[in-house]
Amino acid sequence: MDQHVSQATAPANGGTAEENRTDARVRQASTGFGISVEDYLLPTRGRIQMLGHDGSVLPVNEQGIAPGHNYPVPEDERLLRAYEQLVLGRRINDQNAALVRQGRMAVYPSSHGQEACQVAAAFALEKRDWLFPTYRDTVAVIARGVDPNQVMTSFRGEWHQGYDPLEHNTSVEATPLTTQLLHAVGVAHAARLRGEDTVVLAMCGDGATSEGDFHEALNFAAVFHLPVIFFVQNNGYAISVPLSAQSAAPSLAHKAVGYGMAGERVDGNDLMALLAVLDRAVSIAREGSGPLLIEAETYRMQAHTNADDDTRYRQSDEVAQWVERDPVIRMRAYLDERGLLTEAEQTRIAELAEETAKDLRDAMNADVQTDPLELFRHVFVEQTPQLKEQEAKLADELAREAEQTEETR
Ligand SMILES: Cc1ncc(C[n+]2csc(CCOP(=O)(O)OP(=O)(O)O)c2C)c(N)n1
Ligand SMILES: [Mg+2]
Repeated sequence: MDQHVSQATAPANGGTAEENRTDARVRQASTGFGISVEDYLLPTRGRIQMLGHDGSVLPVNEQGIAPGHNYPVPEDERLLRAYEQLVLGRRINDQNAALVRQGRMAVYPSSHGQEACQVAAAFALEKRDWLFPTYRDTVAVIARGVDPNQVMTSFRGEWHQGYDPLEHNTSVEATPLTTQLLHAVGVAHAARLRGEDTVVLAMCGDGATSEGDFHEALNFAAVFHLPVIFFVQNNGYAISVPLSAQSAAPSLAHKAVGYGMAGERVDGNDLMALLAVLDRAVSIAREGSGPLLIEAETYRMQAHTNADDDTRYRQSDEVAQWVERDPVIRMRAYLDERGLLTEAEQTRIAELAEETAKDLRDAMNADVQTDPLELFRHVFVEQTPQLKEQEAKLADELAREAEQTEETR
């Protein structure tokens, strides 16, 4: 463990006003590096990138890494497993977009182009940790082990999320922006009170960093030193609002310093760098020196959802520039170069992706059997008299409808 994550010490009393304003553990860590508190908390200049666009590993002095920080290249076996999830994630994104166009799903916010962030978020965590995703993080939820068909339940218009958050320590995909950050902080606080070493990774977008709940979550987490990683996928847009109209901060990672937490920027299309940066963040948080804010710079390659026409607010040449930075192609180039991706392995992964897409098509093409009476369940532990009355009315109506259908047969 490097000095950066050295054990927390109790806040000092009796120091100068300036010293007391800065948390003792932050001061201790910055002194260890021989740098100022601000330099310690501020993100590195530029962003951390390990893989070049051609898939080659950049020389360490060109990776944008701050002095004293160490980001080892993740092991081959892990990179291969992560690559498999990247390919799967891309196929799932594109299959779902097609299913929406065919009217088989109500909506699907695609993470096409952001798959490296999705996979890294899931891979950085242990099973016992918690993930708090948003509506755009379906691929992360699947990489965490949730059945793809179950994850799609709410996107086809059913009232529930389709999976049990407790089974995979993965919360529901939050649609109200940044509510999940507060829930994540609460779970981290509870884990800490219980003496568990759980780490919580909470995802949000660039636009979400303007929400009031974002501030409250970060402030609370920092004051209580909670083991939370706020993982911001900056994909350039909040629906039609570009980042330049969203925030005047030098970068979203810079927002961390105001809360007294460290921020870091990373190339969000570089799976290797994402894994390295998130691994380090998880170990810092687990050790008790969190929280942290990680900004991944990426790009939303498709429209916000099927309800959006992105040609009305951005030029196609802007999108085209990001095709060259595709995270799947970049990782494949690296694995190819290292001789890790045999033809047999490529075929196996491609077949697995096709199988998953077929399962999704089959599941979404089957008509949903809904029970309208489910509307009344899971709302109150003790049903209110009004709801009881309404439920009985609906049950009666349904029974009469069923009788009529039977008679006309
Ligand atoms: C509290 C709240 N306000 C507004 C919305 C409407 N809304 C849905 S997505 C979105 C944009 C979010 O952009 P960003 O955080 O960058 O995430 P992205 O969709 O790019 O992943 C908005 C404003 C919402 N869902 N919740
Ligand atoms: Mg966005």
